[in-house]
Amino acid sequence: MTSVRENGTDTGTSSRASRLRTMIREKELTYLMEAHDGLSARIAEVEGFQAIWASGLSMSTALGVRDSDEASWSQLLGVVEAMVEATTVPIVVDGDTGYGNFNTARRFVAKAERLGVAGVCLEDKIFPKMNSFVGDSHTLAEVSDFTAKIRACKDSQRSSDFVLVARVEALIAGRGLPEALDRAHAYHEAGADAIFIHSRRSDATEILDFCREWGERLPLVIAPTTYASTPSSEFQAAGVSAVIWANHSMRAAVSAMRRVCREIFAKQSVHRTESELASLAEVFELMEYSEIDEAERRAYRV
Ligand code: SPV
Ligand code: MG
Repeated sequence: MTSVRENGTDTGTSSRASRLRTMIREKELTYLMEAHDGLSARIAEVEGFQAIWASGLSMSTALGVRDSDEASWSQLLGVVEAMVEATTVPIVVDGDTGYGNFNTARRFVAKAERLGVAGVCLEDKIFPKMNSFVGDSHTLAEVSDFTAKIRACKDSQRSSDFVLVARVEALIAGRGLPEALDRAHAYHEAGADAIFIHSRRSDATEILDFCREWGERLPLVIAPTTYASTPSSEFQAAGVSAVIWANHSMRAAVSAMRRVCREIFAKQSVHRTESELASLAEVFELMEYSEIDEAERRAYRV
């Protein structure tokens, strides 16, 4: 992987946005791993992921707030900036509803692009949104309002490679397959580069039905959180372009931190907890501390 020195910049011959665009157009599935801070983003890349999902749920949780637009968009982009600087792979930012109307959405997208993210995903709900797995009150935006947002965002991006993903929440809101397809069609016409079709069913039936009806009109993105038992080969066969593992590093961190806090609190000692933890040597290696010495030798020939 690229060293810390080059982090935050586009390396090689192609930008992160153009790499993302290529990935979602390929026949092979692309996997986006969730991240919610610089560390989790770096770990996702080091462990082999070619692209990252900056999850609204996970970033909100890491900030100690709920995934209902409680964090401001500038707070979230502060987190995203750290993720961009800690990595070299393309990052897709969960832009929720775009924080209001076409104007706030395009300001968000423009700022995200300036920070170096490869794409933004906007969902067709009303601000303030609620996480799709919480409760049954998921009000959808008017199609005309959401297509206006898409057009405004596409007009304000600087690079033609930047990817705008339009997320269809019709299945989450219980509105059924025909409305989901109609909405996806309208978002395609408005200029979206990919469709994220979301479901919270425990099986993949409605997602696979959607894929069959949709065909190859635009790349499809999914997040198999609740229908995780479906093998990825079925998504690949159904023509899905990208799979988002949407919250798994954050949930791993929650259980690990709770376990270690509980144990240290009970024992009033950290003795013997060490063996369950990443060593400091591992942390220093992950963050490439040795690169500072190498850089100094190169710069000052010491
Ligand atoms: C997120 O990760 O914030 C998402 C995906 O939007 S989900 O939580 O599944 O709605
Ligand atoms: Mg989200």
